[in-house]
Order: sequence, then structure tokens, then C-alpha cells
Amino acid sequence: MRSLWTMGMAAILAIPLAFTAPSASAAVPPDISLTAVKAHLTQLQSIATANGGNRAHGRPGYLASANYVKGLLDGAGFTTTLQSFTYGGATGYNVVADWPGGDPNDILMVGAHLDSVTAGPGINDNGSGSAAILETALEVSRQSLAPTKHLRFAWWGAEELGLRGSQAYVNSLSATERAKVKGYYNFDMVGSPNAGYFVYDGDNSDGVGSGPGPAGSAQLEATLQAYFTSIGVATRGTDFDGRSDYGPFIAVGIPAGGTFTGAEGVKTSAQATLWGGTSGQAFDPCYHRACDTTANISDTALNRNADAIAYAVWTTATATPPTIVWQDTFETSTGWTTNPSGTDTATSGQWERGVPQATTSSGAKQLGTTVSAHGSNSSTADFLRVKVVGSTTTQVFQQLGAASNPWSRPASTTSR
Ligand code: PHI
Ligand code: ZN
Repeated sequence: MRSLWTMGMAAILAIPLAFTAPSASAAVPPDISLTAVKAHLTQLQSIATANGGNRAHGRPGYLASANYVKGLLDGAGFTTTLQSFTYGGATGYNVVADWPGGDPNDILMVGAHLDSVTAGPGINDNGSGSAAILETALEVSRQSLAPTKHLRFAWWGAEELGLRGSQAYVNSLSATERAKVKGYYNFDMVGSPNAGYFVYDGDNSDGVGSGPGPAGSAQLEATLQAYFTSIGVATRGTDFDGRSDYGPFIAVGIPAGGTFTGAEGVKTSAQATLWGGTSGQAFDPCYHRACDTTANISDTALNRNADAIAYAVWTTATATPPTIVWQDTFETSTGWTTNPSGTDTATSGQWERGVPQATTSSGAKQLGTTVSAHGSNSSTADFLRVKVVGSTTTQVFQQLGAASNPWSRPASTTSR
């Protein structure tokens, strides 16, 4: 077998090339028991009822909720921390639960806020997300899951007062610890009675409101999306508008994703056609009200979202990176045959390494160490093609030249 390198003349390209073997298949995601998730909601409802009707920051119903969650996780083999913080003159708590094992430098976090507003028991907002991730964590334990990534679950305090618990947590991490958190899934309101099926718009494909999440958010979105596609449920995006606990994570560059079934927003007729339910009514008519009880839940929405959470956790945390079976960085010649059939008309540029010069214009525009560069006269006439030449010839790779950077820029903002 011989291989070939060809290149046009106007540009000099150096593109690392790698061929990978298919990754080992991830563990099969479980079906999370709706009955078990609802049993947690019943417990949270009882806690609220026994504590003045709410589970709000600084009220006894909050700490009782935190202790309920922590007790189950401790019994299941998680390493748990009750992280306290102060807000508004009261002590708040996050429950953080680490599943032993996995790569300590590659952490996947999954979180939900556990506090309610003072007006009610907060069963959809956000007993639903809290119970769904709790049951997912307990299933990790039952299955003795051995993920490649390190898994960390969190239940946040004082979200309703401005994301106080999640902000305190992110603030508490050193830059080194923060850099180890490679992704964060957030679940806030996943059982709305007049549900929509929203997935956080990590890639900003909707082009509304805030821009995309940190690099990697698109992949988290795609993973959740894949689950809903597999069960034939249409989804729509929801903007990273900062209204839930992913906010402090994306603010420090941690990719985030999550689902949402709607709050005070009103379902349109198009959405009712898509998902059923009642148009002209809020997704959650009891949002932040006393009637946000165990009666304020769509079992279907809660069940689908709990399964989506488990799918996302299993898929993301147990995926093994592909094995590199061959690679060439083109930093040195590894002995490829250039222009073996003598048909390349280029008179220069064959098998040359790009060594761009540093350029400045009111500051550095290009470093002298860049491994790839293009000239303003580059076009598709310039190319790197890799062909496997034998009794038949197969082109296995092509990168065409262009007089612009090949990576995408953030969507530009316009002004009037
Ligand atoms: N966190 C808000 C409600 C809300 C949840 C809004 C999720 C947006 C999203 I995405 C509250 O608790 O009131
Ligand atoms: Zn709320």
C-alpha cells in the first residue's frame, strides 16, 4: 500500500490527521422508575407539609429536604458533603455527592435546585428535577456503574433567591478544580403539568437571546436530543437566559446542558399541536404558588425526562474515547509519497510544512508558532488529499484551502 500527499501552490497547510477505531459501546442506559421518582416527591411534599408548607432557603423544610437526599445517597455508597453558605442572613446548604471512581480529571456534574419558594412546597419547581437526578444517582449505585468519567451529583440551595447555592459552589472551586469539571447537566422543572419538551440551546441554533454555551455544550444538547428523538418526542430549544443553576457554570466556561418542561410561559397553539396539552395556558399554572404540590405533575413529562437524564448520564459518563490507530501531525516528514501518479501541476508547496510569520496590527494577530496558515490568495485549488493507492485508489481525506479561517466565528452582533 502506498499513500499520497498532494498540495496546490498558493497556500501552505498543515493539518493533523488521525484515524480512529470505533469506540467501545457505552453501558446500556436504564429505564428510571417513575414510581420511585414520585415516591421522592411524596417525601418532599410531606417535608413541606410538616414545616409550614414550604422548603425554602433558611426555613426548616429546606434542611429537612437536604437531609432526606443526603441520607439516601450516603446509604447508596456516595461520598457526600453538606456544603453550607450564607445568604440573606440565613445558612443555606448544597448537597454534593461523588460516586467513587472514574477519571478525577474528567468530571461530569449533574445538578438540580432543591429549594422552593416560600409560597409553596415546590414539587414541580424543583422537586421534579431533584427527585429525577436522585433516582438516577441511586440507579448508578444499584448497577455499580463504573463510568470513565468521575460522576458528581449536586442539589443546590437558594436557587430561588438568585442561584445562590450553585454560585457558592462554583466560587468554592479553585481554578484547578474548576478545570476538571468538563460538563454540567442541569434539571429544573421537568414535570410541568402542561408540559413542553425543551432542551437547553447549547449551540445557539435558535439564534435567540444569549449566544451559545461554552464549547462542549452543543454535545450535551445533542445527547439529550438523541434520547427524545429515540422515543419520538419533538423538542424545542430554550435559551441560556441565566434563569437556572447552569448560569454560574457557563460563566466560568464549563459546558452545560439540560431539559425544562416550562414555567409561567404560556403554551402556544403550535406547541399544543406538537406536544398536546392546553394552548393559552401556562406550562405550569402553579409556578411559584401554593398549589405546586404532588398534584401539579405530569407523569408523562416526569417519566420521559427522568429517562432522558439517565440516558444522558450513562452516555456521557461511560463513553470511552476512540482509540487512535494511526496519526500524523505533519510536523516532520514521515515518508509519504508525494504526487505518485505525476498529475499534480503544482510547482511548489508539495510536502512543505507551514511556518507562518508572526503578524501584528494593534496587537498580535497571528503567532509565529501557529501550525496552520493560509494566504489571502488561497482557494479550493489548494488541497490536502490523502489517498490509499493499491489495485484500486480510495481518497480517504480531503481538506480544501480557503482564504478565510476554517473555524467558525461566533455570530456577529448587529447594531442599529
Ligand atoms: N429557575 C426558575 C424557573 C426556570 C427553570 C426558568 C428552568 C428557566 C429554566 I431553563 C425558577 O426556579 O423560578
Ligand atoms: Zn422557581
